[in-house]
Amino acid sequence: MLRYRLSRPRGRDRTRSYQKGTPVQIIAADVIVTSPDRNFVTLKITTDDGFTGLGDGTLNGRELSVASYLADHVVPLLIGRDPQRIEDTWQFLYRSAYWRRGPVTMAAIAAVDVALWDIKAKAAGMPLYQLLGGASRNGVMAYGHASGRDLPELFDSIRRHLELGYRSIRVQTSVPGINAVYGVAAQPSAGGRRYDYEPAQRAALPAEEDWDTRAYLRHLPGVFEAVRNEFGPELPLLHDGHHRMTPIQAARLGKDLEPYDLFWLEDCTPAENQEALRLVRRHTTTPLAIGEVFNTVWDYQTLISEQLIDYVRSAVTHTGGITAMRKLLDYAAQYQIKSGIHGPTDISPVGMAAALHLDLAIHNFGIQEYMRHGPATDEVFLQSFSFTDGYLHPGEQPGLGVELDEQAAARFPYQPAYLPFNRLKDGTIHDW
Ligand code: EZ4
Ligand code: CO
Repeated sequence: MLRYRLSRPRGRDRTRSYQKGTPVQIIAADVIVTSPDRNFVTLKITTDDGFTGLGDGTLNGRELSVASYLADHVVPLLIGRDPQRIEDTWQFLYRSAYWRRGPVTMAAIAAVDVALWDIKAKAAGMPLYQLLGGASRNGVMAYGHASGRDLPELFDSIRRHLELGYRSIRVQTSVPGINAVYGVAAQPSAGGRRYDYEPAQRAALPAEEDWDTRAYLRHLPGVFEAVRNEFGPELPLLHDGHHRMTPIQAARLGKDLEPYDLFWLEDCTPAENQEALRLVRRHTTTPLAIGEVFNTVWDYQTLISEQLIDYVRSAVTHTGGITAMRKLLDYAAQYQIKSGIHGPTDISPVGMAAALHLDLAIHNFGIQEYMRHGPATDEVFLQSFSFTDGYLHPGEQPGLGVELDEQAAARFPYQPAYLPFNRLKDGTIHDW
C-alpha cells in the first residue's frame, strides 16, 4: 500500500482554512493505493465532527498519476474546507486548476466528490440514494460478461452467468484468424496469462494483441445468431466493439446484428469525433452505447443533443463524481437517452456503490454493468450492496455503504499493470 497522508490537528485556527467560520472542517485526507486482485486508488476524507468518506479515483493503468494529482495538488486544498459544500468544492477543483478536463483530473475530482457525498449521507443518517431523491425502482438491472473461444465455451459461460443470477448478458468471442481479442476470459493473452476478471495485466510492459476488422465483421453475426437460437428471444444481449471499427464498418455491423435484437452495441467506433455517429445512426436501429473513456458532459454534446446514442457509458469514477454524473444524466434524459454506467473491475467497490445509488435514484436508468471483484478485493472493501435475481441494490447503510479495511489494504502493495495494445497483421498500431 502506498499511502499519502496530509493530516492537521483539530481546531479552527489554521491558516489553511479557506472558509473561516464554517461549522465543520475537513481535517485529514488520505490517498490509499492498494492492489488486492488489481490496483485501486481510494481517497479517504475525515472531518472534525468524526465522519469519514470514501471516493474512488482508480484509472486503469495510470493509477499513480491520479494518486499524485490528489496527494500533491488536491489534498492540501481540502484541509480546512467545509465538507458540506459539495457543489462549491467541485467548482473550485474544476475551475481553480485552470487546466480543465482529462481523465486524471476528473478521476481526482470524482474521488473528492464521492467522498463528500458519502460524508453528507452518513451525517444525514441515510443511504446516499435518499439524498438523490429516493428510489425510483426496486433494484438495478445488471449485466455480466460472458465470453468464449468457441460456441460451446461461450454457451457454457452464458449458462454460468445465468446461474449466478444475471438476467442480461454481454457476449464477446474469439475470432478465427485473431490470436488475442479483447474481452475473452479464457483466452491466453499475448502475455501468456488469462484475462480472467479484467484485461489489465500485472507486468512491466503492456501485452500486445492483434486485430483484423474484416475477420471480426464476418464472424460476429453468426455468433449472435447461434446465441439467439440457443437461448431464445427474451434474454437481453449486449456487445462491446471496443472502439475498433470505422464509422462505415460500425454501420454495417449494427445493420448485420439487427435480426438478433441487441440491447446495445457499445463503442462501435472511437467517438472523439462525435459527428461520426451520424453516419452509424443513419444506417442502423441497433441501440448504441458510448462514453466509458469520456470524462465530461462536453464529450457528449453532439451525441446527446442530436440523439445519436441510446446509453451513456460514463463511470462515476472517471466523470467527476456524483455531482457531474447527475447533471450529465439529467441532460441525457431530455433526449430519451438512458444510463449504462461503466462498472468493470477497474471501478472499485466504492465507485460501484456510487453508481448504484445514482442508478436507483434517477428516472432514466438503463442498465448497470457488473463484473464481480475477486476475493481479496472483497476483503479490503467491506460492502453492503447486494445482487439478487439479476438486480443490484446499494443497501440501506448510511452513506455509500462501503468501508475500507486499511490493515487488509496494507497487505496488498501497488503492482505495475497495463492494459494491452493492438497491432494489425502488418504491425500498424490499432485502437485497443
Ligand atoms: O476495457 O474498463 O465495457 N467495458 C470495457 C472495459 C474496459 C476497461 C478498461 O479499463 O470496455 O472492460
Ligand atoms: Co466497454
